Amino acid sequence: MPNSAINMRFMTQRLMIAMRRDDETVLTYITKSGEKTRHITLIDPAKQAPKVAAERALTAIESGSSMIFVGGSTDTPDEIVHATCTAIQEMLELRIFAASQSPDSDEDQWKVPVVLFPGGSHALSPAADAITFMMLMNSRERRFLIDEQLRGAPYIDKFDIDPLPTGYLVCHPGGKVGEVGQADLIMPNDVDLVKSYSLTAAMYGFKILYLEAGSGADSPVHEDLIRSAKSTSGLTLIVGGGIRTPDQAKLAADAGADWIVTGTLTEDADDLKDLAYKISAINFFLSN
Ligand code: 1GP
Repeated sequence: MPNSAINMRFMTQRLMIAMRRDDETVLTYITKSGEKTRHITLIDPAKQAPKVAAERALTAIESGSSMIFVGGSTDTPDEIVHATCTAIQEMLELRIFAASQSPDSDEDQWKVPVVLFPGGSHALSPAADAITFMMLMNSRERRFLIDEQLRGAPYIDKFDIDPLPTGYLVCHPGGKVGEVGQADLIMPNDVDLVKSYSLTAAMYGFKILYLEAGSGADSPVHEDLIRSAKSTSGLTLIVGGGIRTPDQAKLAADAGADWIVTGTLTEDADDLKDLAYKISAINFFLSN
């Protein structure tokens, strides 16, 4: 379906979603300080049917995730991304309504942003609340520095989804995103380089810096790199790639990550019960 058709069809739905969080923008929600390290569950729309994605997202939120990212694979068409965002938003609306009818339930628990984490300008949906509008800062390719952004910006503007100004840095081992994005990988001892990148990101006015080790990485972003990036003020730090265990999440949090992302953990879970167990364990460690 062309973007314009998606736009028309879901205009009403978009208004409903926007009213859900009228007191706070997604950017404010993400960047507010004084919070403990929070957890993001990344759902790759290419990896399961939209209904299953929505069930996984709800389980993740119930287990302590504070945000859902939708994205990952580089070649997922708009339609799949949109169907996934829509399914998640519809289930969240149902949960909010159900919670509002019960004195014992907290409807705010379900007011969690659904944010696009795109592999390029193609994977967009007006059913999302926001998008990480990223520059892959250590790419050698003009395409990932500015061209994809030029293509996507008019649609983001038309869809009226919040762009989240984000510097994206791919660190060793980098995985597929490092290869496709033609990144000069940041090595574990490149602390000065990360400091320069983080200063540059702040000077460009980016509000978020995302340190990525690559989905499925056998080792997460090194703590020294997180510590170095954290020493630059004015940036909210997201760290993802290769985080599987509570200990790994805790190491990243202690080094200064404001947000931890896990994706493969969700895909590898045996079922929703196993997923709840794994995400709860991570969130327990992040809270203590
Ligand atoms: C998102 O790439 C991460 O930044 C997700 O990585 O799939 O290894 O959790 P995992």
